[in-house]
Amino acid sequence: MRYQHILLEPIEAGVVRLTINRPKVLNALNRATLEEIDQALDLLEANKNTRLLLITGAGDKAFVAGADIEEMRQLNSLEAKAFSAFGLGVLRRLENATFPVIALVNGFALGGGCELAMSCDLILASDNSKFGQPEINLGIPPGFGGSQRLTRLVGRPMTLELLYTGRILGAEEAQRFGLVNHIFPQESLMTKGMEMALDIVSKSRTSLQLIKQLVQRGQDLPLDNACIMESDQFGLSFSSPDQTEGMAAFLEKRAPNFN
Ligand code: CO8
Repeated sequence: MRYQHILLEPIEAGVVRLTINRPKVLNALNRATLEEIDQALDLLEANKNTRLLLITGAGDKAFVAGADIEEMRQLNSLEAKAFSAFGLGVLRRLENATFPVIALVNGFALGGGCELAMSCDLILASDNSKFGQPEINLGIPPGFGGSQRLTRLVGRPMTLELLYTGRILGAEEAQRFGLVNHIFPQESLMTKGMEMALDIVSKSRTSLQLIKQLVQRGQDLPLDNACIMESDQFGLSFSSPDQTEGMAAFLEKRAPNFN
């Protein structure tokens, strides 16, 4: 598959890196880029060897500086709604992916870029990264889920402050608010991301899938229903070879060997 706006590279052990590759416009998301991400997800989901996806931006300045303002400014209302719906669908696919997804935020993650990062399971950030939803300054509200995902991640008062003011957070502040898992020097972000990716893919694949489903789907369910879902998944895991191997390995005092 040939892409114009992204790079899709298998790294090792089923870890794949997707790079948004429009550095001249700070990796802004136009429709074509979102379509390529969508196509890449088709490919990754169809490939049984996909174990984990890393998402980052090309260059050392930006992860993604938002949706492409030049392209967006020309949209009418219905087209803007359609663009928003398409973007929301692509980001939702990351949350529902059958493999873990890690954002390596290597600079600006603004507007659609912050929304893209928030759709990933974990956010590892470089020390020069910046997060925010500055749409208010363009006379629009967020359109790729920012008003909803930010509320779930950092709570309502901080979300409203960030959306009302468009204030940009540095990496440390973003971490304090619970948006960022870890901060690394820019030059070691990729290595650290890969270290974490390899650690995760060494674990039970079945359990990773069950955990992702439980956390992503459970958070929007009433607690009782979410706990029933956990119970069901827990029970289901007892028919997996990984449960047999994991428990045997513990009792035999050796490292588990998950397939
Ligand atoms: N879209 C298009 N082009 C962009 C974008 C963008 N989001 N961000 C930067 N660029 C371009 C600049 O226009 C510039 O191009 P050129 O060299 O041709 O002039 C180039 O990238 C470099 O940018 P700057 O010169 O501005 O670099 P600075 O270091 O001075 O500033 C900033 C960096 C602070 C990141 C600045 O570029 C900026 O503020 N960018 C816009 C950030 C923003 O507002 N993002 C939110 C966009 S709206 C959005 O994401 C909504 C998502 C939901 C959409 C729903 C569909 C309807």
